[in-house]
Amino acid sequence: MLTVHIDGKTTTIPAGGTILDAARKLDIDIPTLCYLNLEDLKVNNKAASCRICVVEVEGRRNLAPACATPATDGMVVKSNTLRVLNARKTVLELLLSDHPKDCLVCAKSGECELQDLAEKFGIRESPYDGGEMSHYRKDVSPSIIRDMDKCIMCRRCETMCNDVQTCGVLSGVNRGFTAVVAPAFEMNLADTVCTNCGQCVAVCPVGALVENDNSWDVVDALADPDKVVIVQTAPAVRAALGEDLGIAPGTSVTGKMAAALRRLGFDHIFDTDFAADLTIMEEGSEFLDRLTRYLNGDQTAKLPILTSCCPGWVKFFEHNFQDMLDVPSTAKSPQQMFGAIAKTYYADMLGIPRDKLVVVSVMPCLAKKYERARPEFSVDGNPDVDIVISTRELARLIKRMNIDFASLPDEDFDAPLGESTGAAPIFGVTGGVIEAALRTAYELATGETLQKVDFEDVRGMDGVKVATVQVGPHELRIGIAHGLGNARKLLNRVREGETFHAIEVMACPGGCIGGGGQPYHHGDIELLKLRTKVLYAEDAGKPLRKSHQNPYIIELYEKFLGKPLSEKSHHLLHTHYFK
Ligand code: HC0
Ligand code: SF4
Repeated sequence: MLTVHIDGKTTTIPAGGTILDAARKLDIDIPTLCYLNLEDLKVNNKAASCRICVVEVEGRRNLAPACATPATDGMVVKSNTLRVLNARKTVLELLLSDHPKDCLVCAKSGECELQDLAEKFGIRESPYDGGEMSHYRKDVSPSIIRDMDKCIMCRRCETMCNDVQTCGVLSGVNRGFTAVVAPAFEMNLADTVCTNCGQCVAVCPVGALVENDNSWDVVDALADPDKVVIVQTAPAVRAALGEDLGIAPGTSVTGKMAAALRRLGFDHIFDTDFAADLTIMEEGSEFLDRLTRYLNGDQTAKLPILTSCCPGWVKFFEHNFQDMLDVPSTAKSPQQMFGAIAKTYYADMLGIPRDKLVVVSVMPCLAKKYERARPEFSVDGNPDVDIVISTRELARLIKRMNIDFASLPDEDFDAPLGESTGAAPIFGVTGGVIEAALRTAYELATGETLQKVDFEDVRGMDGVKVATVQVGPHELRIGIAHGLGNARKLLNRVREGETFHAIEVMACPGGCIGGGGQPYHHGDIELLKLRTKVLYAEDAGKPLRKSHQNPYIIELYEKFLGKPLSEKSHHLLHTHYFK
């Protein structure tokens, strides 16, 4: 252990730690911009490029960046001398000299780390103004807007895209004032292998990378008297929405969210969780069918089955594992199953044509905006899901419409597409989809009641998890990965011949709770853990915890679909993949 003294306080940290680690242990606030270190998720941005965290170290002539300077035993550090404060102020002024000052209309306004620091340091004008300003075209994809005039070259997005997601889309190009982070040949994101996972957006400290905001499209739809507007909310939204609306992190806001959506004027308040239960019926049945055929020696039965509900993951395997496109489940994601059922079964119930119904999704994810726009998810040009907004956009909408969220009562979703079992909310956490599938697959395969529904072995934040689960006579080997770099590792193990029967992948670290559309986590891993707890608690509190027990799913099959994997189910609920 090393003993470190900062501003007259003393602490000890393990060898290898930095001055910043020691300061954080002492609750001494050293500002950072490029720093990003999520240890549990193996995320570490080593750029040390912004220099806002400089400190004085006794015995050294130059100021040292706290984030990148290893602590030594007995080190004496000063974090708040005049010299330090002046250096930080100069760093900020230089950053602002090449940064647009359009905070009023910036998508990041109010949540921008640069704006916060400018305020904290009382920067009222930038003495270096008048220098060269870069002018870069805006790049707009269905999910993400890149406004590179605002890039401060912190490289956090690069670390997420290259090291964590292994997508390799973003890297620094050009020099001096024209230096930006961009795809190769400065292509538009939509023309690259970008998965739309939004992890670059999740960590951008400024407004250089933001979501493509569709919240005004929702306002327009709600104001249209000729439309019936319904909404579905993804599992992970309820675990984080409150964070942007003055509610303590780790609080479930499911009931308040349903109430707020009703106050916003949606005609029916439904839940993606319903469709998560439906996904388990289809994907679980597909798995059992493949497993049975495989065990009977059918060479065409492909195992492991791969989950296919995460659109970032789907685009990732379409680009990177083209030799394995017949391996993923053909089941559509819950978002798209919901849209397909809403625009057929539910539109029929209402007695209206599909183009009179507007389906809005609230998602923790930016890739869902891209997914809804995929051509195969439309009928005669009318999409199954019309508008997708992120958790952040819903929070903005609630504030814009003057709804006092904290004082709302808890309300329920509407029937029939709003009912779900405990198997559904855990879809939002890494390991949750496979746990939900195991609960149903076990009972369908054995005809016996599963007594212990919690599959603890598939839970937790390890990047790659491998578990062995007994389902009747079968010992199943299950793989789970979250973060696309971990998915790549797991799939390479499959390519090399390692046996797995089923694999779950979620593109974002932690699963959807860490999605690119969630309230910004600002590098706080504890926040992701709190969100995880919310979803497991919601599961444990439900009277029914297996998807096949959902009475409205049973009714849907009886009245409309027939049975899982029926012709109608295949037509509406399954898809295919593209090279
Ligand atoms: Fe997810 Fe989903 S669980 S991808 O992470 O499967 O976004 O929350 O909505 O569709 O249900 C995201 C979250 C969903 C879908 C569900 C799945
Ligand atoms: Fe990379 Fe994901 Fe950002 Fe695309 S959305 S550039 S894949 S981090």
